[in-house]
Amino acid sequence: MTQETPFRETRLLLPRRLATRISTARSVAVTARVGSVLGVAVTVCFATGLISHWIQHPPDWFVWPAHPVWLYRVTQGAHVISGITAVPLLLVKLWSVYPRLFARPLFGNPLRLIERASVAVLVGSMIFQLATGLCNIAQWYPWKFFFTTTHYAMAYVAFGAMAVHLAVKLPSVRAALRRPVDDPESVETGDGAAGQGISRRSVLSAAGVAAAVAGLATSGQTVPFLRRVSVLAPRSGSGPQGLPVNRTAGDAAVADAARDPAYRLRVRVGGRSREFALDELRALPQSAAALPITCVEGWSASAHWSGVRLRDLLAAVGEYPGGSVRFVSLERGGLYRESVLPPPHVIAADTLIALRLNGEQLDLDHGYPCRLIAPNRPGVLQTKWLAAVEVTA
Ligand SMILES: Nc1nc2c(c(=O)[nH]1)N[C@H]1C(S)=C(S)[C@@H](COP(=O)(O)O)O[C@H]1N2
Ligand SMILES: [Mo]
Repeated sequence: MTQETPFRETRLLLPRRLATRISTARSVAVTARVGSVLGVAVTVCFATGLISHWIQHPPDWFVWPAHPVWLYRVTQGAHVISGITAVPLLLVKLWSVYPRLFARPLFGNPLRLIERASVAVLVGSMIFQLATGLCNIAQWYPWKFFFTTTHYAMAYVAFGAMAVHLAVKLPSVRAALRRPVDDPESVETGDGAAGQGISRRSVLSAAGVAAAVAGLATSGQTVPFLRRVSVLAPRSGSGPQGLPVNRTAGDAAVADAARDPAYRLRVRVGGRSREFALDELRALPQSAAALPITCVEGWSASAHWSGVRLRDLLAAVGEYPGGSVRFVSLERGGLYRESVLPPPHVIAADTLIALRLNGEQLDLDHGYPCRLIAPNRPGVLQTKWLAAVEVTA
């Protein structure tokens, strides 16, 4: 700590109001406030990230309901918005303490070494999480590792490091929050003179405005009326039939197989199986549902779907024995070629094998000849260009 500077001493001799005007911006008063809001954002981000991970890789004890249909849209929207909001907050918080990060001695005694190592893990893992998350939103992968597993594993490191940091700092955070922002006695985190000329209130307002702008600029990809301000939302734009496309039929190399007149959908229920031509699917009773596509990367859009209820399709083959249903696409490879639908969604009346979207035949890029659309589920599990549907139990 470097608070014993002549600057601070002179300031303490001044009347409080005057001292306030020249209070250094780099102080625990600022760090504690920005840090508290950052802590909330990171906690929301961590919790919603876990939910998304568990839906995609469900542990035995985890059950995700089929309703309300908008729930995943809210949790994943919150994940991306809280993550983006955390970026300016983290930058301001680092700005407010960074002279301390380089304070001498750099390492010192073992206790100081441990403290500094834990701060290094915290800062490093936070930057890593926010940076990889941002790149994923932009679908830009300038690295070799697989995004989801690494982002998931590092989330525990970042959140754990934050919890430890908060536990250690709690007494000084609470003390700082109890005093006014301008408190001239707030412990300085700068090098004494640095930060003069800018008030703590301006720093806090700037941090608040930056976080709000970042949040709003992202919300557009999931909150329809904010779409026009959504400069940070790369895929809020429209695609064919008024819905964005993540992977086109061309990218997935399925166009020929999808247009082939000999196309058949293979459906297996227990020991029985049956093949359906597109006309046969059209001849089955049709149902409709308004459901969103909610991409894990944060964009979401609602649409009107119609086609065959999954439970009706299964019933046309054999009696559903319970358990999960596997969906396989026409793709030869790729990570999203298959998905597994858990029982609550299998029996839901609004889980469809969609043939139509927003009043038209399904566009090739949206999964023609047919695709899965189920309520309250990540977009990545809404398999397009279906080749087979199998009850696995
Ligand atoms: N077979 C297959 N289905 C897929 C994908 C894919 O790559 N292959 N992408 C998924 C992803 S990541 C999303 S967000 C949704 C998007 O559906 P849309 O392109 O119709 O909007 O499709 C999903 N279905
Ligand atoms: Mo997606």
